[in-house]
Amino acid sequence: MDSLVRFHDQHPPEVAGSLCEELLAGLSATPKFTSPKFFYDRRGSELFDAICVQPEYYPTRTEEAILRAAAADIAEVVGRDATLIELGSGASRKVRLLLEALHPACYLGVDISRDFLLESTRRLAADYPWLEVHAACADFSRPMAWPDGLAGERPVAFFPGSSIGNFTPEEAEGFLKGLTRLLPVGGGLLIGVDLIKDRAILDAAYNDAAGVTAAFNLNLLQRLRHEFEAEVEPHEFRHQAFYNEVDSRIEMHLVSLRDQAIRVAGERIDFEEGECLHTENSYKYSVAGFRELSGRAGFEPRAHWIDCDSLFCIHYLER
Ligand code: AVI
Repeated sequence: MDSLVRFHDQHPPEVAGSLCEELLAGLSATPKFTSPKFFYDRRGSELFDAICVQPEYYPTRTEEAILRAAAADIAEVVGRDATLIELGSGASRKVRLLLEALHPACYLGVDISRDFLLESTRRLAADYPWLEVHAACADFSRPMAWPDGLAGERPVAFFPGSSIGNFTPEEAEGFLKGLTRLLPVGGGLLIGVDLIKDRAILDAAYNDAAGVTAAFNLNLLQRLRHEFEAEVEPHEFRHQAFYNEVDSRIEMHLVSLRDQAIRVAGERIDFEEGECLHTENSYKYSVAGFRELSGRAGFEPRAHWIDCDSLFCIHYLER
């Protein structure tokens, strides 16, 4: 129990064996793939934070600029009686702009990373003494329930960063359907979604000149070495990211520089020269396309906010 934060542990310790099985299943598939969740060890999370401040990576600063410019309007539409629930709360920077505008009685941060969650919610509780702060360690991509004892009647979830884009559209719809089951009628979802745009802007955002996104992608192989006893040389692969216009998604791959065999948890995996390991999709949506998808999941669009260059959109949807 914490004096400042009410902590709810809803996540059983990660079963290393099942993660390893998931990894091997993807590495043995054709084409080979890994889930983007494998990016986020400590180094991967640091590299992601560094990506967010690269000049080419517009989503973070654009979403923050929209939140800053539209905060009062957002508060008007969302209402000031909400319990704010941040999904994947991480460093909880963007939510500060909302807390200051909405002044809700209660905030719940939900994240799978226990230490990160506790650090960030403790900081929020210290900085906003008027706020009742809860933290739930949970995997919100799986069925969960809001913890007991939250003040307020009207939950409003906040899912920033276009993290929804790392799901396939089918997974995104399933995830949003799951959220509608957690929200009462009148409950809402404020969600950041990256927009379809000129491919040059997209390609540059995932191929920054400083090589941070490349390091983030290649760090996956370092993680395999440290955590999954992999025998693999990261310098035998190269980063590749490009916009796939047909599917409206950025694809990230690690391309093998030669014919080679790697080993993961004792299993041999063969790569041909030029063969790709598909490590991430980042789907982009038009405003109408995302409204349709969220409508199929049971949400009603209430409002949306876009920056002046039409790079990024924040939707407010209600049950
Ligand atoms: C976390 N997610 C929304 C980021 C994205 O843009 O899809 C992850 C990322 N991958 C490469 N750069 C950033």
